[in-house]
Amino acid sequence: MTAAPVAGRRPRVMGVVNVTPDSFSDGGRLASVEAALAHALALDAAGADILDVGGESTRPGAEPVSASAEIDRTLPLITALRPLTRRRLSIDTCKPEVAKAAVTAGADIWNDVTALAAPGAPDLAARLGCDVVLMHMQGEPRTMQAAPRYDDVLAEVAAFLEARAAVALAAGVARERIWLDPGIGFGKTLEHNLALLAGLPALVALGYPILLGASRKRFIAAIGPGGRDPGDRLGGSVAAALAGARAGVAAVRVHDVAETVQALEVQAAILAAEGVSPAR
Ligand code: HH2
Repeated sequence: MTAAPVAGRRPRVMGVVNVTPDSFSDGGRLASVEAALAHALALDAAGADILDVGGESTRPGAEPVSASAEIDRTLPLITALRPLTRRRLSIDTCKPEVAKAAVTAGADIWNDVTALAAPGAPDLAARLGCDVVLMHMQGEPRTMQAAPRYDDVLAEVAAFLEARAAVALAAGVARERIWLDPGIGFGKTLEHNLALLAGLPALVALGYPILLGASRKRFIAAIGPGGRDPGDRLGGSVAAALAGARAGVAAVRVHDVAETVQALEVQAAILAAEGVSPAR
């Protein structure tokens, strides 16, 4: 998918459906397939273009889960959801077994916060023929926020993403199937996150669609005021999504779909009325 920014157009919205007991903002809420399905359909009705199903939390300090546990959490939802929506479905996993099961059950996108680092992942992505999201992370979720360090965060993230795209291409993933994501909050301080948000135009210039996931993340509370509880970070989440749209990102990954869609539509309409492309 490519999304050249055009005046009056807005990024796609990817709605988060976490079927995890421990996600940082909504863990444990969608413990049953019924609850998860109802939530996914509500996000669909609220205007989500993509529904991103995740069965393992990547929050700082989260404990890993086995592939079979992750499949048990996500597959019943994807199987139930597939015939009920025309939206694109995405599986948020770093495990090839989970991605394979999800895509076989009808998922369209493999969203991998490790950028296909698992052995055999790039080859599998090519074989599955699905879209892939390659995200940057420094370290691993359990420890990534301990002491993130970069000399030039924007340049290093851009170089990493280009290198992972090259690996995917070499394995046979089609160019138009590759998305890149700077990984806001994944081994990054507030300053790193802000440098990446300010530098989004440079990432867009890499020529791949960019996915931005800033929704409810901790950096919002670090800027303040308020937002100690992830559910109280709506204003900051929307501000980040709007900044992403102005920079020309292809999609934003969010928890609050209706509010984000409304904000993006209003910003796009204002920019169109001004005769300004959202990319500028
Ligand atoms: N952020 C989270 C999870 N997956 N995938 C991409 N591509 N980009 C992101 O920024 C991203 C992601 C973390 O958010 P959430 O899913 O709400 O929490 P948890 O990982 O605790 O389930």
